[in-house]
Order: sequence, then C-alpha cells, then structure tokens
Amino acid sequence: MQDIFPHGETQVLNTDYKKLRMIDKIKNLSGEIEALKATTEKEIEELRIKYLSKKGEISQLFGEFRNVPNEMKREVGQLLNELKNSATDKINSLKGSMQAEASSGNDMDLTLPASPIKLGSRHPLSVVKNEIIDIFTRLGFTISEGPEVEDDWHVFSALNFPEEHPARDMQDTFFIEKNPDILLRTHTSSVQVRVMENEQPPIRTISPGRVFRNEAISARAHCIFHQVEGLYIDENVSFADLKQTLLYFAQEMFGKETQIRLRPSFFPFTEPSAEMDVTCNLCGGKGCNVCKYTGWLEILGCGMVDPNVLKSNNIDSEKYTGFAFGMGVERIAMLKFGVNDLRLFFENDVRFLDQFKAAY
Ligand code: 2NM
Repeated sequence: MQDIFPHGETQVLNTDYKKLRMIDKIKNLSGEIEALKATTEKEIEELRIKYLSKKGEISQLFGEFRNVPNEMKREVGQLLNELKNSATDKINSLKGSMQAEASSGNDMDLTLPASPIKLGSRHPLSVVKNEIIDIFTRLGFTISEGPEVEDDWHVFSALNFPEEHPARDMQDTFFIEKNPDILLRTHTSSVQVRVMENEQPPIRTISPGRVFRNEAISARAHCIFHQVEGLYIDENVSFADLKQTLLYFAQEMFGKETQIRLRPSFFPFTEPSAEMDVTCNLCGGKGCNVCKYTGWLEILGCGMVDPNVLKSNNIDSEKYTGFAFGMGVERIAMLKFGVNDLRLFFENDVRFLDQFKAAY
C-alpha cells in the first residue's frame, strides 16, 4: 500500500483515498511529534495544547475517524491510538528531561550570592584582654610573654616572697612532683622578672597570660585564669604616676565618668601596696547587688616595686623606682559583660559565646 498519496493520482477509490489521507496525516504527525523540541514548561504546555487538547490536532483526527470506512476502522483506529500514546509519551519525556536539566544545576544562577558561612566570634576573655593591651600600648607599654611552667626563682624568690610565704604552699601552687623547684606560675610577674633580667630601665611593659592556682572551682574562682600585670621602672617614677596611669586605664575601660579609689593593701613585691576600686558602672555608684551596695568594684592590685625586687634583678634601686599592678581578666570581663559565674568562660558553650558576637 502506498504511504504517501502522490499528487495528481486519481485512480483510487473514494474510501481508499480517505483511508490513505488519514494514514498519511497520522504518519506526518507522528514524525512531527517525534522531532519535537522544547526546553521550557511554557513551550511544552503549548505543544500539549497543539496536539493533545480537545481541539488539538490528534483530537481532530479522532473526529475525522467517523468518516473512515468501517472495514478500515480497525487499522486506522490502531494507528490513531498509537499516535495519541506516542504524543503523550513525548510530552512526558520532554517534561522529564526539563526537570532533570533543572535539578542537574545547569540552569543555576551563578550570580546569586552564596549562603553565608557561619562565623565564630572572639572569646570574651580575648576581647577584654585585647582591650587592656590596647589601652596600655597607647601609653607606650610593650607586651612581654614567658613560660607557664616556671621555676621557684622567677615566681617567688626574685619577687621578695619569703621562704615561708603561704603562696609557696602546696595548697596554693601546683608543683611538679619530681622537682618542687618547678611549678606552674601563679602570676605573670614571673615574666617581668625575666624582663628585668634582660633589660635595664626604662622598662614599661605588660604581661598578659594564663596563671594557675590550686583552688576549688566555684562561681568566683578557677584553678586556671588570666592576668595582665604591668611594670614601669625609670628614674623618678612616683605613686602619682601609678595613680594617673591607672585612672586613665579605668576610664578607657569602663567609661570617661569612672572614678577610682586606692585602699592600702599588702603584696610581697610592692611597698606601699594598694587595691584599686572603680565606681560601679552598673548602678553609677548608687549601689546595687554587683557592688554589694557600696558603689565601688575592686578591679586590681598595685604598688611601688619593692627595692628588694629591683636588687634581686640587678637594677639599681638607688637610681630607679617603679610601679607595678596586676589584674584578673575574668573579673574585668564579668564586670564589663555582667557575667555572674566565672566558669562560663571555660565551658565554651556556644549559647554563651554567641552572645558576644553582635558587639565584638
Ligand atoms: C599585683 C599587685 C601588685 C606586680 C609586681 C610585679 C613586679 F614584677 F614588678 F614585681 N609585677 N606585678 C604586682 C604588684 C602585681 O597583682 C595583684
């Protein structure tokens, strides 16, 4: 049987003609549909409407089907059904490959911003330590560091601690079992002994670092904590220099309106010695539970370097005088951030640490 009815052919029966026309149309459409291409949802929907909707081309052929002579209905009907099925399959496969394309990422918009990387933040103790360092470097202090595992000389003897001083007790200091001359430093003054060993005045330095004390852990004490100690030695250094330096520090750290007061105290390495309070920046001096209704907060110890310390370190105590001070970073951080339990600084719970993200 002829597939394509040639132009000008007339020697054919009417019924045959109709059948051939149908078959012809079906084959043409079949080839056309097989070759269809579409990449967007909209294009695919347009094709579906063109071929498969109620008024589409295939439905029209079904409409013409009633004109096909009865004896040929079986053959033509089968071809028509096949056409409809293959058109449906084709539309579905176009949809399928479009979705595969989309999910394979080929259509990704590479100009879109990436999702943000979750950032960490500086530990609040580092924030406070750096702030202390910044304040003293503005005044011309250098930064000194030294070992955490020290010998007795650098931690106690060179600092005028008498042989029987309680700080040398096992209960206060971690000693190395095999050699009680070796211990974990209990303050960073040991670093300043190393500075004095190696340099002559003028000396103007601070030593930030970790220190260790054999203490029961509580909300207010820990066996490991952080200090910043300061040392200034030159000719004619006076207690007035100490006061002015520490007033500047307090106002930079806690605000311009902050006032200080010094109370007499005692340390083996300084004479005279004092403890410094700042006005409570939480209640403005009116009194609250943080300052225990005194309006004052104790933040550091200080004093004039004992001439014995200078002598131990080969610095001429007739020519030079000096002041020194020491503060706990945890204590300052607690006051600055309103943290009431020192242990929080060591647990590294992100729910705690995340709270310092916004400000720093
Ligand atoms: C303090 C209080 C007072 C201090 C003394 C020295 C040195 F090395 F010069 F002797 N450094 N730091 C000192 C003085 C530390 O901490 C509460």
